[in-house]
Order: sequence, then structure tokens, then C-alpha cells
Amino acid sequence: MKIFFLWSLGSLSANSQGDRYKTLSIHPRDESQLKFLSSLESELEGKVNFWTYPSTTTQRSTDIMVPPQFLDEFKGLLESVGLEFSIMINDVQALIDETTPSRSIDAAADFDYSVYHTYDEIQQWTADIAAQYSSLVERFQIAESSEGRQINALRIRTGGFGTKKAVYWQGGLHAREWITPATVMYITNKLLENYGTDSDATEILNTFDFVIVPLANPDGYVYTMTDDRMWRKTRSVNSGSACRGVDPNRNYPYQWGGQGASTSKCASTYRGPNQASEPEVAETTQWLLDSNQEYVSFIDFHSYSQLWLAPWSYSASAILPQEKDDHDAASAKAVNALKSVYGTTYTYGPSARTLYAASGCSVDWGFRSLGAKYSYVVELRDDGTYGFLLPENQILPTGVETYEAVKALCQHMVEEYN
Ligand code: 0X9
Ligand code: ZN
Repeated sequence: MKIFFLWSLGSLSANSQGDRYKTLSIHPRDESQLKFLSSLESELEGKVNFWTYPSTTTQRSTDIMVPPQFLDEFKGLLESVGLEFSIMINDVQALIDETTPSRSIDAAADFDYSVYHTYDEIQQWTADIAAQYSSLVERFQIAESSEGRQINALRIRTGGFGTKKAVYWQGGLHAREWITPATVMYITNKLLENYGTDSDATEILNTFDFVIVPLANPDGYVYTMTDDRMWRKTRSVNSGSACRGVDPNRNYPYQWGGQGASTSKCASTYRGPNQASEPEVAETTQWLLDSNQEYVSFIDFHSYSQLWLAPWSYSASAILPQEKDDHDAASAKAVNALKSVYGTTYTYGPSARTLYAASGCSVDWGFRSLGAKYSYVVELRDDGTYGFLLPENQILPTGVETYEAVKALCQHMVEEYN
């Protein structure tokens, strides 16, 4: 798999170290440097690939992948304003090659939670889990992508129909964040496996219904496996433009079209022509609103940066929700439980103030439109060593620690709602 199909043709003769895509980690020290970084986003559109976006705070670096032919000019640009940077990944293609599964799947074998899976395998997983736990789990199609792929969901309930409060989990909204469908499948399976034997899992499933979408943006995900490993958006056609796709996490129908969402069709944070223009967003949100359940939690799993973020996302100056203290208390329990396993540290707080403002995000919609009090966007591993190219040997550890986090959050909610 190549970073980008066309670039790979262009790089056939370019094999030396100096000719490789690199990812730089840029460390702003003051407001003016932050502003400069933000301005680069629109100015360098198509020239570089933002892995993370300029933050509200100088605490966080911005990681940008730069093609070899532009590297010197880009470094010069940073140096001209005194922006410090370090090399995060010296040879992106080499890391892609190292972290891309090359294996043949034995269809008869048990599902392997320690490797990344294709779209077809994830589809099969939803069918298999529903068959294996047929008394608890129902599989259904929650949406269809713009290229016509099924988006499947699992509905878990231990008795009664729609009588319990409900929890929603979603992974794979951003295509390149491969650890997120892997983790959603892992934690779903653990919860089901432990039901009836482990008292926490049993109490959680006896208290809440679950709706789970492991892979919310299948078109993008497939594209990361065939053409461009660093693709983020959907794959819808933008009228009048050769640039495809909308950022689904700028397309949610709450506070759509404000800060931190691009109006440019080629940008990786393109908000789309209208709110909920993407069927991946429109159909999943409509299903949830029509599902006749009261949602108390909505978690959209992303990567990377190790963050547990609550509303608001759309603005850093908006007055925080009155539920803020409860958001923080539950986040603290989640990240402490997570840390207790392998020592992995997460930061928590309101999204826009902790990271950056972004409008049309799922977390705000889940909170205000769906009404789920404990609505979070969780950025899984890592903290910027491998970024999206997280090696497969970190999939299980990520699953194990994230399971502890969601269990702690659910226990908090059991106490509140039971
Ligand atoms: O920008 C996003 O959509 C999320 N980060 S990611 O690297 N996975 O793309 C963060 C969205 C959370 N909202 C805010 N931070 N405001
Ligand atoms: Zn994301």
C-alpha cells in the first residue's frame, strides 16, 4: 500500500532517505505562532497532509506530513517565524509497509482481535457476533454509504424492548484511524463475553441497551486500504470539483458550518455543502433519533492523541454545559481506570478548550440533539509516536485499557440512573 497512488508512481526512482515523506511535529510557543500554523492549513491545502490540527493551546503540537519535494521550502517557512519542530516519522512509507497487514485470513478461524481487518471482515464480524450471541444481539443496517456500502450496527439488549436507557458507540468515522473500529469490536466482544460471569459487565448490560457501529465510514476505510493510507473523509463526489469527500466530523447537524470547518472541497476538514449532506451522517443520526430510546451516552472513537473530550466542540468561548462537572467526574473515572492497566495517560476536558474548536462534530450533536448527557469524542492511542500508523501489537493493549475506561464510565452511569 502506498501513501498515495500517484505519488508512488512519481517516487519510483526516488529511494534514498532524503526522498521520503516525513511527518514533522511542530511545537508552537505563543499565540502568533499558533495563528501562523492555523493559516497554513488553508494556504498549504493539497501540499501537505495535516495529521493533527493546530490547537487552541500551545500545549499541543501539530503533526504534518510533508512530501519530499516540498520539505525544504516547508522547513524554511517554519524557520521564518521561529517555529520549532521535530521529526515525528522519518520515513512514512517504510512505516506504512511495516504496519500494513499482509496476511491471508482463515475464514474458519476465530476472529483475530490483534490485527487490522478489511471492510468485508468487519461486516462478517457483525454477522458472526449477532449469531454467536443471538439472544442478546441483533444486527441491522443503520445506513448506506455514498458508494453504496452497508453500514452495519449491533443492538444489544438483555430483555424488554427499548425500555432501558441506551448507550451508543461508533468507530471508523475518520477513515485513517484504523485503531478505532478494532477497539470498538474488541470492547463490544468483551462486554458480551463477560455478560453473566463478570458482575460489572452483567450489571451494565442489565441496565443499558447498546447500539454499536464499528465502522461508520466504510468508503473511506476501503480507500485507505487501496489508494491512500492517509485518507480521512468520506468518498462522496463534490459537484464542480475533482476533490472527493466531506469530513463527516464536520457534517453533523448541530452548530454546523462554524469554526474549524473548511468551506473548501479539497480540504481534509471540508464541512460539506449542507449539514448532514453525507448519508453516513444523515442516516445514522436519523436512525438514532427515530429509535425510541433515551440515550445517556454517545461515544465517537477517534485517534490519535489520548484524549477524552466532552462538549463543547464548536466553540472555545461558548458557556460550558451545566453538566460540565458530571462530564469531568465521569471522564476522570474513565481515564484513571484506563491508566491503571498499562499506565497510558489521557487528558480530559471540554473539546474546544482542550484541543481546538470544530463545528459540526458528532460529540456536540450527541449531547444536544440526541440528548445523551455523557457524550464524548475519545482520541485513542498513541500520543504521537506512530500516530495513525499504530503497530498491530498495540491493538490488544488499546482494547484492554479502553474496555476498562468504558466500564468505569458505564458504572458511573449505573450509579446515576439505576
Ligand atoms: O478533528 C476532529 O474531528 C477530531 N480529531 S481527529 O484527529 N480524530 O480528527 C476531534 C474532534 C473533537 N472536537 C474538537 N476537538 N473540537
Ligand atoms: Zn478522527
